[in-house]
Amino acid sequence: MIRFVNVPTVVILMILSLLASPGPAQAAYKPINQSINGSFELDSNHDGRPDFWEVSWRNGNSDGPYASRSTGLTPTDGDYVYRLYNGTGDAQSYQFARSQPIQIKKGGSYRVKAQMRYTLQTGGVAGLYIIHLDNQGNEISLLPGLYQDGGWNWHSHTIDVTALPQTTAFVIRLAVGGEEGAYLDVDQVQVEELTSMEVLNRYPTIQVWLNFGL
Ligand SMILES: [Ca+2]
Ligand SMILES: [Ca+2]
Repeated sequence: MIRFVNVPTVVILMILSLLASPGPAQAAYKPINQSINGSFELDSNHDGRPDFWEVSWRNGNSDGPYASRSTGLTPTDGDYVYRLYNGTGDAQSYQFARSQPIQIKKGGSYRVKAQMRYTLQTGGVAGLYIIHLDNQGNEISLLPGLYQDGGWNWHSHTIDVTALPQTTAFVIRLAVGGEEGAYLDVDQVQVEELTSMEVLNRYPTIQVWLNFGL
């Protein structure tokens, strides 16, 4: 049966139909609850290394490598960055630092973001790695983000990662090396959990059908 509708109703329907056009799926993320000191502002035991990120080491034979919570270095947030330096005398040396385990939900999907500053024009590499741990603490998978030629500017890097069936935690590992005297500054490391995939404007579509009984 054909029903007559007045002009304003038609106009409203047209507008709502435009609004209701199916859009692309959009991922919705929210920060995890666990505090990871990702801006490196906290150093409760005053050892020069940021809480939650105190494990660091160097592979190679260079002189003077370090990982240090440092101030006065134009951070992107707060007063501190985490600076890694691979030293001199051995271009193939790498300096590493890593987080404590970050607990994750079984099968969950996550987005890891970090602000990273580096130059690395002569073969050096900055690394942001997501390592999967099983419930025994074994490293079962590693997802690398590798960067170079950064012009000593801050860059926002993002890695999306989904837990394997055995994954119970992630560790975030930082690295710099591959050329002599390589620096990496890191700030604002954030971990967000994927909460839903939403199709844009689906809700207005439902509203149109409810409001007009079509
Ligand atoms: Ca900071
Ligand atoms: Ca500390």
